[in-house]
Amino acid sequence: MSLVLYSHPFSSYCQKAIVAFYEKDLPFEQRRLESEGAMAELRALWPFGQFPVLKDGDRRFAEASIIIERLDQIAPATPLIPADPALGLETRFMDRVFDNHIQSNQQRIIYNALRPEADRDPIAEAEARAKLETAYAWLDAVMADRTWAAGAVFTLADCGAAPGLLYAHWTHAIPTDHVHLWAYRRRLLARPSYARALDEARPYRDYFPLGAPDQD
Ligand SMILES: N[C@@H](CCC(=O)N[C@@H](CS)C(=O)NCC(=O)O)C(=O)O
Repeated sequence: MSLVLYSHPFSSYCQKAIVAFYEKDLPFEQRRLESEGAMAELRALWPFGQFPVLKDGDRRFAEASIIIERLDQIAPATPLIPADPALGLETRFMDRVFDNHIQSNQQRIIYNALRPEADRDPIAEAEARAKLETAYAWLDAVMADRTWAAGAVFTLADCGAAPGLLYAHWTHAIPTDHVHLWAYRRRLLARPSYARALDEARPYRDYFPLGAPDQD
């Protein structure tokens, strides 16, 4: 089987997919987007040019959550989407929370910072920061009695939460009194699959537009 992941180690959505490969101990080839020709290949597979994209034989899978669903089909012994209907639904719900309320707002702030100063939108940035604060407070309450995002087992939702909360805090600090969210973020960073992805991304920390803090 040939599994090629078009990705970059510093990208949060790529880390989300890479964590799933590591959780499953599933071999794959990383086609790193800084390599000659890789970006053109990616665009031929997925014209939006967003990453990660998985080339699975002659099939193409885009969107990190869908890539992870595909990995569950390939390696079902270590499911990241629980078969139990209620737990599976909670997993998908929490995955949406981390994509739509953490990663999307964090990305909005970063993309705004990447624009020339005259083109930046301070109102949109303030809105994204306020939404992150709402998400932090909500997650702090939810994580008070959970080890992982959906409960007791590590799932798809945690694959995205790990890079999501890493970069969200770098972008807009998580308040120190959100102790449950902080404890969860520490558990994620210590999870061997994510610790490995985090280490692989260390050489690229200069890429962080707001300046990567000297932590994590
Ligand atoms: N909805 C996509 C989002 C992927 C995404 O936003 N990837 C970023 C890198 S972390 C990207 O491609 N940025 C470049 C762009 O949007 O053109 C997913 O879940 O995989």
